[in-house]
Amino acid sequence: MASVAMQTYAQRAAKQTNPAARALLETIERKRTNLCVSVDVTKQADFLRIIDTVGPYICLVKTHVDVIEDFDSSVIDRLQELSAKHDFLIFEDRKFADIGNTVALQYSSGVYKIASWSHITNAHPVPGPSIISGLSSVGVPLGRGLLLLAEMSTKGSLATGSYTEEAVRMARANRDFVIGFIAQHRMDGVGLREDESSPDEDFLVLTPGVGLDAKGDAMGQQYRTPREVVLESGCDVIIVGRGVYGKDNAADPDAVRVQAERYRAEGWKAYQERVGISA
Ligand code: 5BU
Repeated sequence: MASVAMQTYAQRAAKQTNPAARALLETIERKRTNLCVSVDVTKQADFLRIIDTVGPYICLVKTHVDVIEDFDSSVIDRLQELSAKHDFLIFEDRKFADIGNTVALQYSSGVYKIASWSHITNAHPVPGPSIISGLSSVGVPLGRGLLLLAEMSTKGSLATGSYTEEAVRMARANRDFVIGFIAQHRMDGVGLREDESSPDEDFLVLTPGVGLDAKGDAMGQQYRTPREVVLESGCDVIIVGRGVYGKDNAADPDAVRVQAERYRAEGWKAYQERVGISA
């Protein structure tokens, strides 16, 4: 069998046992898009309008639900309607980072009840494996998936070297719930000790810090192109925020649509080149 990076999304979907991982790969294949749009805006009307506009071009929408100022539970109902209408999954970028008991409460309860609507969420590995036990006690019965933050896109990130390797080891020990990583590169075989043989593993790699027109922002963000991310670094999903909807939250839907189509096309072309499918 070819290395995971050379396999198609459909081939990889068939082997996934976690329901969220399988659904994401199947959606990518069905819609021919590896684009995830990150919708970081503060008004629910802007949030829902942008998602309705980009919906046809994405496999996944990424949220930071706690930045919505006028949040109420109807936002989640509308988000779920849009997810059904446009056939995409939902990823709340919550970046859990506490002890198991606390993260289980933060994931299941509070104002947002993230586990009840978000197919995928993520966690910092910094507390060690107990963060996975806490989150999986809530997420596994619901068929959810977890991504560990193995690397970050920001200048000076501390998530490098042995920290990244430990994150991959933690994921390997929790394959029922950990479906992959937020990272800047493929993680296949990372962190294996000399006496360990290379396992048959397929972790998804979702990658933020993607932009076609800028190299970064004024607050440490660093951008690479879809081609660098998908073809050169072997990542599976490109996560794009301001590159799609700009700095102006009220951006004209036509302009947002054009950018979403552009990123979708770039991401898909890079994937086709990676697996050797001619366009
Ligand atoms: P941007 O507008 O494309 O820069 O938004 C990127 C999004 O991805 C934003 O929601 C961040 O919180 C998120 N992100 C990131 O940019 N870099 C990282 O390493 C991680 C998340 Br983890």
